[in-house]
Amino acid sequence: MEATPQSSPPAPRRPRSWRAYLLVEAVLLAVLVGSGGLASAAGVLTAAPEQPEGCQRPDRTMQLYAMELPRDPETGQIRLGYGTSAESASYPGPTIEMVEGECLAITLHNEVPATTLAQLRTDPNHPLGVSLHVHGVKYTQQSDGTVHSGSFVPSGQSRTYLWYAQKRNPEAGTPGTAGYWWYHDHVVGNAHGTQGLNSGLFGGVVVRRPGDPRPDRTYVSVFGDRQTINLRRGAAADTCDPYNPQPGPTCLVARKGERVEFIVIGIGNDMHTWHLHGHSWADTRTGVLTGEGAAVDNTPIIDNRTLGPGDSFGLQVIAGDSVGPGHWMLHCHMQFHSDAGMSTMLHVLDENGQMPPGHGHH
Ligand SMILES: [Cu+2]
Repeated sequence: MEATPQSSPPAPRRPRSWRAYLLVEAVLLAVLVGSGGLASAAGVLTAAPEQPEGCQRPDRTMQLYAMELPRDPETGQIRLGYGTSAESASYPGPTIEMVEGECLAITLHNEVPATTLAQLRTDPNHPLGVSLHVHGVKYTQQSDGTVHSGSFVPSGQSRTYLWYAQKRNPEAGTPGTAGYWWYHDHVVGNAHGTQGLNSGLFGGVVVRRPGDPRPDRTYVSVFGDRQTINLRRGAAADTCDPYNPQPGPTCLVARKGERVEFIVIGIGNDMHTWHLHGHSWADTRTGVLTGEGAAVDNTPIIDNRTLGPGDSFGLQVIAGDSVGPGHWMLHCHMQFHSDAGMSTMLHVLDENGQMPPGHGHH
């Protein structure tokens, strides 16, 4: 064991910044004489977030833009969105897919004007910014996306967040991070990002294990207050052109036989249930049921699942399997919610991409 001078307590372990990785490595060749050398060299150079353990350097990088979008046509509320480019920002934002073991660096560019953020602020002393906070995967304080940790982005600036999809390790007792999660702002308006959520700064995350079934399409279904699906309800929740449906946040469409994945997220203050007509799924991590015997018999098959604020789950179904094409309702089964417009459709086309005659318009 190394001797430590009494006058200076051992420095806390400080992982290296990945951005400074190459520079630090060069410096280390010259200065690394003991375990303390690593900490002091990194301490000077750290500018990007510290890494979660197991995440030495990013396997992949991506850019994310926070943008102001046109106001809600029904309510006039401010709308914000994330996008992989400034032009593609939407609510929900892009689905971010990871595989267990992967380390992802996401650089968030806040292009929302400070004047807009000021309108959403409920406390005049609250800082103006946007952040990225994620559920399920691992991150350090510097990637928490909160005000108290200073991990948010003022207007016109950028910041890199590091997410680590920790692997399952039965020996160490770590359950892994595979699952259906979500990301969202945590600073717009107040310390909980309530106005960021209300304005559209959220999106889905899926962490897969190697070998998981891959979907043909993924849709994100965010159930929120005012009986909204992705902040919309009624006709605004389903804007499919019946003759040329284009998949998107307000048009859920698939061909018969396609594997369709849903990422379901609860925001706001209300409880909901997520119900899809004509399709059912296994109540497992993926919604898919494999294997034999008791594990199969003991797994419920469901077509309706309870969703509370902050919850997320996912599932995969084969579109139209044994039930055929048609306009399949997708709605909250709390009756006063569906009656108020918390309802949309999964439009299942035939194998040729057509809605067969006789199915009418919804
Ligand atoms: Cu509901």
